[in-house]
Amino acid sequence: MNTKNMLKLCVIGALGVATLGLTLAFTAPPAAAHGERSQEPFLRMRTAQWYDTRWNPSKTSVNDEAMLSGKMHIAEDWPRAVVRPNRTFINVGSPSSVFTRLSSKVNGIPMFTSGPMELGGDYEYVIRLRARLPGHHHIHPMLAVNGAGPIAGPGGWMDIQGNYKDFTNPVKLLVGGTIDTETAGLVAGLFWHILWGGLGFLWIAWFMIRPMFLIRARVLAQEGGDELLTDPADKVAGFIMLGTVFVIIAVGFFATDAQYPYTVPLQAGAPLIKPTHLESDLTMKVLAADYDVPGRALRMTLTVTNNGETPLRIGEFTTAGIRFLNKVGVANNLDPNYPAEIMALDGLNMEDDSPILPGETKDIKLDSRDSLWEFQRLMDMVHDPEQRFGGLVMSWDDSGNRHINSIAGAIIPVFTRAQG
Ligand SMILES: [Cu+2]
Repeated sequence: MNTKNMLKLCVIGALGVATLGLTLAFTAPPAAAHGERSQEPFLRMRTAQWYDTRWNPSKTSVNDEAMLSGKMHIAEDWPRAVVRPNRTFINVGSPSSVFTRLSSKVNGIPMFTSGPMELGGDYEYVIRLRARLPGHHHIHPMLAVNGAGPIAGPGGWMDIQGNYKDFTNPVKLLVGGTIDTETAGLVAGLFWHILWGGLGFLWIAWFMIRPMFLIRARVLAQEGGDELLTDPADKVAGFIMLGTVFVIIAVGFFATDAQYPYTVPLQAGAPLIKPTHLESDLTMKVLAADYDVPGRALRMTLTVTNNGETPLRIGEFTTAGIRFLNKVGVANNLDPNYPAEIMALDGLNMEDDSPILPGETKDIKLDSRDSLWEFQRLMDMVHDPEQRFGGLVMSWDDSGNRHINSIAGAIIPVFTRAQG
């Protein structure tokens, strides 16, 4: 390498380091969320439809218990592109293990292993958490679907105060006594990693110096065999290593077996959880729907029939954990702790907001209009190869009973104002 090239390399290197330094110093705000908005709209609107999500309490100290709970409806209109929920797991989406999970129940049944969920089914989950790492964290319920990946529910902020050093996670053992899972087995884990890692490095080092890999590869390619490369010392080293490994495995096995005579394997059975079903006196059909790009609104025409005995009013449309409400929804279903940034309190409009009377069938024009469509990047659905939407419509009678319908339909994008 000549001096000129050397100089060039130095300049490029210096610029690179300076850029990285500046970026870290000035433009690295703490991550406020973790990419939930970049999940495709069809994945967020037409798979698990989350509602009644609660982060309770939202402020805790290290070692305190908290609860993440809510309900989800598994959409009937599950997208073709997503693997069906034959093997699912209810989880928590969080920036690293800021909480430990103590238990999770779905429809009252412990769900510590994966199991199937039914399309069209409704599931109520309760996840008990224990605060671990202090900070201001964005926490989502999450449904992991085998083959499809994690599907994040709505995110809410949870604050943990205190000091990580005080964190303990005591667990009662079936054979008596308690352990702290935060530290249990740590020494043994480190010991085995160092031991096997060290032996592996020794093995590689032995052959690295007699001679190096590239030379060996060339000899092998040229000679077609390894007779030239091995000498008697290599064979001795090989047998010593084999013996050592077998002895370590045997000693390790018998020592561990003597120390822990009672063990149970990791559990792998699938819980078969019976779903409940949405209850509603209304039947709803999507007659037509379009997404107004400049107006940032999903405009639906629904044919609605009231099969019940009380007049009902529509109050909320919920999709992808984002809630569009009108006055009826605010009066009946406003949870003051629900994150304000994923709620549009005046986001639902109807041309005719008179109640749907018992026995009546009518077409209702329902608009959910808010900048949230764009901000939450749900309007990306106009770029999907399958332009469909889904969501939950909630209605109430005068005494506050809620009726929920899951709707789905095709949308037509409207790109310009003139057309709309
Ligand atoms: Cu988040």
